[in-house]
Amino acid sequence: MVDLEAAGPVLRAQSIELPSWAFGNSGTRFKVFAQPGVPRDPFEKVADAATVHEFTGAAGTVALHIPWDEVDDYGKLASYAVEHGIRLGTINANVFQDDDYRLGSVTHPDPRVRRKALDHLLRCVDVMDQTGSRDLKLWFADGTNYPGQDSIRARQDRLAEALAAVYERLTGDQRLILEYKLFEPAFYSTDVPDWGTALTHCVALGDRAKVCVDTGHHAPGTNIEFIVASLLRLGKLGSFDFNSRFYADDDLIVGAADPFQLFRILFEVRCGGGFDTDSEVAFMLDQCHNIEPKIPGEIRSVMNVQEATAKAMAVDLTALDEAQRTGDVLAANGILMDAFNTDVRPMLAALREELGLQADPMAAYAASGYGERIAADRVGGAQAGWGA
Ligand code: LRH
Ligand code: MN
Ligand code: MN
Repeated sequence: MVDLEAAGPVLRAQSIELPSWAFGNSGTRFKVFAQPGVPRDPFEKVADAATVHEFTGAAGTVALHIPWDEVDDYGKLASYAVEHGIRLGTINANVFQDDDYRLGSVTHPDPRVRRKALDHLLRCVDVMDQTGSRDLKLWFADGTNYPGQDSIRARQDRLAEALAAVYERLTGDQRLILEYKLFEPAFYSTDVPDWGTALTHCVALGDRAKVCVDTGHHAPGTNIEFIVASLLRLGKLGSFDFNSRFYADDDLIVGAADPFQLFRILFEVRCGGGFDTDSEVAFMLDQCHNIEPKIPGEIRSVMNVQEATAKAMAVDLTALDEAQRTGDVLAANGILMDAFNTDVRPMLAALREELGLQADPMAAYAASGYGERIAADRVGGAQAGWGA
C-alpha cells in the first residue's frame, strides 16, 4: 500500500505560477485561432489567472511578460492582483519581438542593439521593484542560422557582459533566472542552448543567478530529471517552465504528453529538497492553449502538476534506499512504479474539500458561468503569446 501521508503538507503549500500569456490568443505561425472572451489587457489576464486560483487554490501568482504586459502603473496592477486574491510573480523580459533583434539582442553584433536590449532588461528590474517580484527570467532568441554568420565565441562574451550588468542591478532577494532552449528561432547555433551554458553563466554571476528548466526545450529523449537532479545538487535550479512536448517546443498542457516524465522530474525535485519549506525553486507553467479553452486548460495543468507531485511524494524512500543499497534493481524500480501507478485523485479531491474548495475544479469552473460571462463582456481580445 502506497502511503500518501507525506504528500499532504507539500500539496497544501504548493503554488504553481501561471503565465499571463496563456490566457490570450495564441497559435502557430500558420494560424492563430481567436477565442471568445480572451483578455483585452493585462488586468483581464490577471483576473483570469485569479479565477484559476479560485478553483484550484494552488496558483497564487501570475507571471508577466514585458512588453506584452506593459501598463502605465505596475503598482496598480499589483494591487489589482491582490484584490483578486493573487500576486504578480516572475517578470519575463521580451527582447525578441522588435525588428532590431533580427541578428540577436544582447549578443547582436551591433553595440547599439545590444544597448537597447540591455536597457530593456534593466527596465524589467525597475518593473520588479514596482511589482515586488523576486525573479527576472531571461530567455534569449539569440543565435545564428548559418555557419560563419557570426562568431560563436564573441557572442558568448557579449552575453556574459549583458548578464553581468543586469545581475549588478538586482537588489535584495531578487534573482536572475536564465532559461536555455536547444533551438528556435535560431536553427544553426543558439547562444544559450543547454543547461551547461546556462549554468556556466550563472556560476560566473553569483548566488542569485539560477537556471530555469523549461521542459519543452530539450532534444527528444533527453533525461530531464538528470538535469534537475544535477542543478539541485549544485543549488542552481531556479525555476521550471512546465509544459508538454511531442516534437519541439510545443507548449502543450503539462503532463499531457508524458505524465511519467513529469513524475520522474518531480521525484528528483523531492529528492533534491525542492519541496522543502525553505526551497527557492519556483514552479511555473509556460504554455499556450491554441485550440482548447484557456482557463480550464490552465486548471487542468495545475491539477496535473498536483497529481504528479502527490505521486512523487508517495514514493517510499526508506524502501527505495534499502533496495538501492542491496542492488535490488527490480524492487527499486517497482517502488517507483507503485507510486506512479497510484490513483491520487481521491486524495487530492479530499484535500481540496478540506481547504474549502470544490473537489473537482474543472466541473466547478464549468458550473460557475465565468467563461460565458467573459465571452459576453469582452469583445476584441488582444493576441497574447507569440506575435503579441
Ligand atoms: C521560449 C519561452 C520563453 C519565453 C516564452 C514565451 O520558447 O519558453 O520562456 O519567455 O517561451
Ligand atoms: Mn519557457
Ligand atoms: Mn518555450
